[in-house]
Amino acid sequence: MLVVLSGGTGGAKLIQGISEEVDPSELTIICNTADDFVLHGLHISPDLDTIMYTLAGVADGSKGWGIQDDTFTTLAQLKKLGAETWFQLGDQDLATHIMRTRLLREGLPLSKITARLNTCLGVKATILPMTDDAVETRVKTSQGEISFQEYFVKQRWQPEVKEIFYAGVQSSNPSPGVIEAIERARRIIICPSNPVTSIGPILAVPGIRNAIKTANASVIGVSPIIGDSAISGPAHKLMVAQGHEASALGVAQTYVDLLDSFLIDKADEELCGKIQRSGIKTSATSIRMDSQAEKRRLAREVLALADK
Ligand code: FO1
Repeated sequence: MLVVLSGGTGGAKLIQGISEEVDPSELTIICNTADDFVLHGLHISPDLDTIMYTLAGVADGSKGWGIQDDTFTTLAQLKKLGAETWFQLGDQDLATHIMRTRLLREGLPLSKITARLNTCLGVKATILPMTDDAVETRVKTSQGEISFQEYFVKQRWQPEVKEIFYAGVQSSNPSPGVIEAIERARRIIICPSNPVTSIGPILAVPGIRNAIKTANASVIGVSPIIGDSAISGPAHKLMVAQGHEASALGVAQTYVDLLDSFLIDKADEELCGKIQRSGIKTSATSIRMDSQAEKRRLAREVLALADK
């Protein structure tokens, strides 16, 4: 059994590679839901959807979110009607949010809805939201407190960040199957997702971090940072805001109690020794995944490390 912890875009690339290397019935993805928010009255789960569309083979790989070749007719009409349109919702993507919102209103938990949507789209792997409870990443900036999507999409991660916190996480519970999947896992992979806003919330759900720590599995991480910048997005800025160093070493330190092995970019090779001194076997390779072949090659390297 293979368990993968992931956020959206960066994680989806590795997961796409992994899905070509392993039997989907053996693959469980535990996905961040602290980016979820409500817009136009609809419950949007960006990371769950990015992973679902990726495994269904319909993801828009160039944008890193949404559905390939989707149209934006509804959004254009919403704009005419005076709605806020800073968050680009495609017509087909909207169907996912309408269905999820309807089922939530009918009382179904997010985990059941996720399973249903994935089955409808032909996804064979298991995608589990980290929790069925409401947890929300909040960003304290120099201009006040905002939601993660306002910071990330509306304000294009420009405001100075003072602090990040996960509202509601202390009273949340792992969704059904999360702890069981970790306990059964032979390999656990921490994707090159944002350590603060994607993996951080998953590990903050009470019980998850400890389950990984005590699991009888090899735990392998991949850095989302090369040099002092994230491959994409604001991970480096948010790491600094949370008191971590913006580097592969800083990422390794945030997972030091969990990792057996860590993959960093070959440009950071000189950090291998330092990270290794904290007890984590570290190797340098190319961690960029700009092509299908690179996604698959990195997936193979990660899986091989887990088998060592
Ligand atoms: N990211 C953007 O940068 N701009 C968008 O307009 C946008 C729309 C969007 C719609 C649906 C969806 O599932 C994701 C979307 N994202 C968009 C991506 C997203 O919000 C972030 O990449 C994640 O939350 C970070 O993991």
